[in-house]
Amino acid sequence: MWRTTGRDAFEEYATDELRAYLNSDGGRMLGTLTIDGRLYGLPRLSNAYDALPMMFVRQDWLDRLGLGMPATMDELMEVARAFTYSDPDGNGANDTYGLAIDGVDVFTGGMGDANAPFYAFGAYPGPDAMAFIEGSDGKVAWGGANAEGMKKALVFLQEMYKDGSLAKDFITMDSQKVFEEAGSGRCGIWFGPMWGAMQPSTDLMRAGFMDAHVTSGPIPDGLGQGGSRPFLKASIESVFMMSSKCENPEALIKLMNLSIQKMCFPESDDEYNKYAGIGDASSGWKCALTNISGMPFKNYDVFKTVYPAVEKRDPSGLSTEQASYYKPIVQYLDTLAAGAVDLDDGMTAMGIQRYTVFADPQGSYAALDKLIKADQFVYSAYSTGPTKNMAEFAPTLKKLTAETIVKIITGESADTYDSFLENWRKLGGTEVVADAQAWADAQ
Ligand SMILES: [Ca+2]
Repeated sequence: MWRTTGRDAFEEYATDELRAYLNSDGGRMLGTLTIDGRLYGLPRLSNAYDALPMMFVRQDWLDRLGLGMPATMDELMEVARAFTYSDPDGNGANDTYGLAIDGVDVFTGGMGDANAPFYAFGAYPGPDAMAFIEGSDGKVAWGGANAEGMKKALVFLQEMYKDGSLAKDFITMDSQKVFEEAGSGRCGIWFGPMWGAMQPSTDLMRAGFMDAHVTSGPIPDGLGQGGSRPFLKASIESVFMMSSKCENPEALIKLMNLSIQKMCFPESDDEYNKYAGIGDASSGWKCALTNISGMPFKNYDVFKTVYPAVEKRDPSGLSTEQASYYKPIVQYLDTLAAGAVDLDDGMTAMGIQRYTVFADPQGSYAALDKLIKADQFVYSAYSTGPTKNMAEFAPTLKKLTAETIVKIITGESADTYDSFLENWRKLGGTEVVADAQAWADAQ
């Protein structure tokens, strides 16, 4: 594409900063857009770690009942039962339960994502129920085609639903409702991305539970393998491409150069604030057409710098942006130690939320960091945009998958999953897997 005009616009115009951005994931996504040595597009990168489902648990409930953080699915079941039947909030009323999941959109990749219990048993429907993984035969497979793993998870959830430790009305709970259940003190366990404890933590305090403490851990292990392996999607948000007929393909490269310089490598804090729209410095500039909001792995970098800074109470060496995370967290912790947390103070409320991600030793990035260091993931076997078949069939296949899952959890035999799989293949599943295989073969 870039060479049809007789020159390579990327090679000629890309700055070192743009190249650093594109290689921040080790060049993984750039590699997927290079075919036969030719670059066919530029990725806007995301951080797949930020979207990975984690487990969130009411630590104060565990402590009151003398229980530990569940590491296996058997332990999760035990804790969920105790949260339902042993009055974990100590108010003498039967008003709590264990697990909340999103039974409306089901495979959302967001708050209440129902993928986690399946990942625990080695099955991977995935975000939007459209994850492709490498099957045991080395071929590309849909992650939900592992019937044995899917059925194990379904039987597990069936049992939890039957005894009430999975929310009785999860069928009508969407993502927003899961937030409400978590933040009102009714539910004790939920799954979601690394930000899954942020809003519930402030909501719980506003509801009067000042001692509430939401901690995070990896998805428990259902297979006795010493740890679960969550599905890691591709770190790609979108791809910028230009028509081969475009007379000035370098315009796109120049736009990206500019966005990257302002948002990822600003010359001063003022410049960053101006283009990021922070405080009075906002220029109204919206990251130009390429909508780059910063280095994709920024949150992991914030954790790696802010966590030790908070631990040592030493902000020296932090950038202005990192310090903007440090300050509210320390303000929260100082007011907490003084028994004077002021929820009406915006800085403190921000500190409570950011603490759950970046500075709690039992927080989400501390748990993610262990997974990242152990490389404990199942990687996507398909790392580019959807094909025409995928765009056409995915909504139907997702709906069918979600309906089947919900029916089985609420009582239908798990063996009906086999006939569902046949339908799934007939309704476009065969085509989408073939497309994913064709892409993998071309790599
Ligand atoms: Ca109670």
